[in-house]
Amino acid sequence: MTNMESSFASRIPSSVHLLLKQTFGSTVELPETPLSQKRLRLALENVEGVAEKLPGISANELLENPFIHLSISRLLKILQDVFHKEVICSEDSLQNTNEDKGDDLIASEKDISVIENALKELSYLTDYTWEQLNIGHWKSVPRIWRKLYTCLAILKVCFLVLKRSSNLEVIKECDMGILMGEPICQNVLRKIAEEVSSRIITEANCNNCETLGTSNPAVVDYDKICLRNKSSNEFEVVVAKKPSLEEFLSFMKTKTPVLLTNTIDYWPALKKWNVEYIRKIAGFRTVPVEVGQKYTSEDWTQKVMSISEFIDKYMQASTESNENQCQNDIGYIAQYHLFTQLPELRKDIRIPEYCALGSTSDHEKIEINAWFGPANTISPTHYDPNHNILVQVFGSKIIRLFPPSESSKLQPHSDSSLLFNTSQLDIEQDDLFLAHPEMRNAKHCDIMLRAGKSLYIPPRWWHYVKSLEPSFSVSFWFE
Ligand SMILES: O=C(O)CCC(=O)C(=O)O
Repeated sequence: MTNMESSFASRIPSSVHLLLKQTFGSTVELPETPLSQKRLRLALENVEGVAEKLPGISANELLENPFIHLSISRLLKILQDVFHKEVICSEDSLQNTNEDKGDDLIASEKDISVIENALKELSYLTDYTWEQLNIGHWKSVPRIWRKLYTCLAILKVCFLVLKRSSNLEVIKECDMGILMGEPICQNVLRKIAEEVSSRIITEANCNNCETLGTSNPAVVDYDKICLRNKSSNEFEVVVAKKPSLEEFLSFMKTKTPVLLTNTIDYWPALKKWNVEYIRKIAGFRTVPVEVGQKYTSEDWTQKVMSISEFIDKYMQASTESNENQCQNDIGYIAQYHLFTQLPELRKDIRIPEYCALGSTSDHEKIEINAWFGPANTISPTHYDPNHNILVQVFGSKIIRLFPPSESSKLQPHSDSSLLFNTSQLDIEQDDLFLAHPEMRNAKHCDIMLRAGKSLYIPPRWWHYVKSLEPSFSVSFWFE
């Protein structure tokens, strides 16, 4: 076992404390750290009651399901076995030892097989719940399944802790519960993940990680790159060097896209981030990855994997736009709220002050998304309803913008489709361009978005976005 993988329980008793307290309810009087074995066992006695109390578990729609019913009963039976056994053990240990042993937090060897059993039962239930989460569109999945998924993740984390599992195993389970579930029990999984993550980073000796991220060598000859199929109606984008709030407000009012320079020079991310830095800080975190050339492709799909796996598998792709490159080779962490999961990266970026000019100054309402991927990721021509400041941290992208007035020329999918805000046309496909004469005079502008620059995209402006090299962008959507 490496240092990084050594026991979770012995090093973060405060997380165990938090977990037990929030999962098992306030009826259990838990001491401040370190927890005693006796008190930990007392806390565990409440598992059965908690399983009933946790949101979702007792809902009829779940209990009427024979598989769930059986599985939960089996699980509770196992927990009860633990409980009975623990009572005897606790009494024994009370007689044999005087009091708390400080860091004696974890189950004894003889309990491990019981814990293994519980974990096995939990994984049957998790697999079944996973299938339910993947039937149909994500938004139409009843929330109850998501809550159940998180409940199971919390229970799994408890057992992993008792089993002395590694930090890496624990954080993976936390991430799965965070990604697929609901923030129940005061978002306890996120809190645990934060603490475990900072332990992992410290142990990996990332104090000098900052020096990792100093160079992002440009690998593209920007002067030679352009998008295909320019129309006869091209215009130049407005460029503004750190405009004042008043100037920016007038861009917003007139719905004018603007290439902003010198507005994020003070972001630590600009100096620190590159692919290897992201790996060091976040490689062990689990995230959703879009796989396929673009979200309109037939074989496009989403997979869940660690950021390290993503980097190994997808970030090494060629920067040449290679016709033969297999579409499935493209992976993209796209439109993902990475920064709520990873406060370690969030502290390196700042919300642009222009976002305060929107209809709400409430920072909570600003949607911050990460876009991290190799060369040649494509976001097909689409529009969004809100103002957007798209910031390029490293790498570069080329973007074609069309004003809302050109919508009909871009032939959006039908209103009833999930893709209603996306064009049916691929602007870089030559035969389509030729077949649609209306596109040949669609008004547009092309923009090279390089590291350190940002693009203001007004609401409902169509945009097609292609990366030219390994790239990290952050978008800020605001009303
Ligand atoms: O960077 C990209 O691939 C797309 C960005 C985008 O569509 C957005 O920020 O709305």
